[in-house]
Amino acid sequence: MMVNPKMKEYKILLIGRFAIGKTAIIEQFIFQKFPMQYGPTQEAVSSTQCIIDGETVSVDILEITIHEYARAHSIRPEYINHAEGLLLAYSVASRISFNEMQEIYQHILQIRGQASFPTILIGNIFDLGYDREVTFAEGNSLAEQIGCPFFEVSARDGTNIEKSFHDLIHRIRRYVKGQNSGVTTLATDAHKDIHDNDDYCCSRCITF
Ligand SMILES: Nc1nc2c(ncn2[C@@H]2O[C@H](COP(=O)(O)OP(=O)(O)OP(=O)(O)O)[C@@H](O)[C@H]2O)c(=O)[nH]1
Ligand SMILES: [Mg+2]
Repeated sequence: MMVNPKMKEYKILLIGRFAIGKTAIIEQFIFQKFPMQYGPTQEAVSSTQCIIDGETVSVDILEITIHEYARAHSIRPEYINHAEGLLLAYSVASRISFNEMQEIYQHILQIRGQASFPTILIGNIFDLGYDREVTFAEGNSLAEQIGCPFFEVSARDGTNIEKSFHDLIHRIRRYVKGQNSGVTTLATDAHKDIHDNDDYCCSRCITF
């Protein structure tokens, strides 16, 4: 893919347990298609372009799989440090994949030496309602603890896939803008997402 050198580029880490639909999420975002065949991924980078606030931007997505035998501490620090935003993904049909989210997030903060990082929590396989092991309320409550937005998504039918990526890019932009101005804005309150496109935030938001 030809990339205009002036085009803004965003580096996203998509991370979660094996077989929770990470590749399918990426393919749905890039091609609006659900892959017919399952093939395990160890590490893979995909690139695409999308339009954010009327501007075409380039997006690199690195998929990282957490295996039983290789937990969060096995993620290569250079991947963590290279990323600008994080999609923490579990399957609503897998309790174990949900339980790992907090450990993964804390590990990433520790490696980066930061108190927060632009993140979206997503619960995939939302379309398989009958097999659900994790409730919406549990996902929401974890997102509140982390201080990030939460969406239930379906890589099969596309529900909330584009929204998750776009919200993350908005979050990265806001974070970078805060860093450049010497003010880091931590969106600890969920309402801040309504300000995604704003240059300023309201008095309810906490700035550091
Ligand atoms: N019903 C349903 N099935 C899904 C969805 N997303 C993925 N799957 C299925 O889940 C299986 C795993 O999907 P992948 O996208 O390969 O999962 P992954 O997390 O990339 O797997 P690894 O690369 O091995 O870690 C496949 O059989 C997919 O068809 C979804 O949203 N709904
Ligand atoms: Mg995969």
